[in-house]
Amino acid sequence: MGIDLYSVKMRASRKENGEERHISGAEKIVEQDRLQGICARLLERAIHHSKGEADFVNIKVERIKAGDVILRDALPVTVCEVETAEEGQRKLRDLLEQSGIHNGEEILQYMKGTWEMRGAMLLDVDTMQRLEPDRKRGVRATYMDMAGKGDDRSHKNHFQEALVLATKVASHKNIIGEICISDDPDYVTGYFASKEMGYVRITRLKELGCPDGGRIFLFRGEAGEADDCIRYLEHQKMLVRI
Ligand code: WAQ
Ligand code: MG
Repeated sequence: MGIDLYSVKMRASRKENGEERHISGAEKIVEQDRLQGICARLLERAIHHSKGEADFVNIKVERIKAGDVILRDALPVTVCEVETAEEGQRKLRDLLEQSGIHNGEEILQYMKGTWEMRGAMLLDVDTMQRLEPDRKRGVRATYMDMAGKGDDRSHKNHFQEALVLATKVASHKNIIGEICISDDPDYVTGYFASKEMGYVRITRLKELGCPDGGRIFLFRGEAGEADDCIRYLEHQKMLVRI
């Protein structure tokens, strides 16, 4: 081994009434020969997005050591077909219940507060404390990608990127689940993911055209364990075999 890899992070936003509004973001880990192509495609994605046009794009490239990257198999995937967003939401509550989380209703209310965030909420499901150091931004899981040659189309593969993220997030011992609804107005499939349940796609969690969405990482553990969890989410480098 010993080959160098590069982490590429993209985020795009727009100023509206003096406030920076998040439009899109992405994380990749690539070898040098794919670096230019990936940057071009992420830039393309950043400026042409269904959430609107960006006026600020940040693409950050960092060399990382291949030896620091851990390899994981993706969570097993299942699909739950539902007809309506309400049925999807009910399914989410059932999955939370089956995961030993009995205040699902209350937790789902928190999804309403996620839509402007660049990252995810990190919620202690027992105390209902939010654990993000910056609540407006949230915690971003970064430094991950799918293993292998990757998918070099410019358009976003929602499913693959989400499966990578969910696999990394669920692998931490204090994360007992994740809820995700895309904030892309034209993407209504979301998921629940955990070590026990795997990655459960729910085919409709919101109405088409709705710009709301977000993520909640569900934490269970001692208060003192939150820092380690955040450090893992933000810094542990991981490639996921899909
Ligand atoms: N870390 C933490 N939170 C994130 C991250 C990240 N790396 N990326 C996005 N988020 C949060 C942020 O608040 C976004 O607004 C929200 O999640 C939604 O992000 O199987 O496309 O990238 O087909 O719009 C699910 C795929 C797609 C389901 C989810 O999310 C399927 C999606 P988006
Ligand atoms: Mg989005």
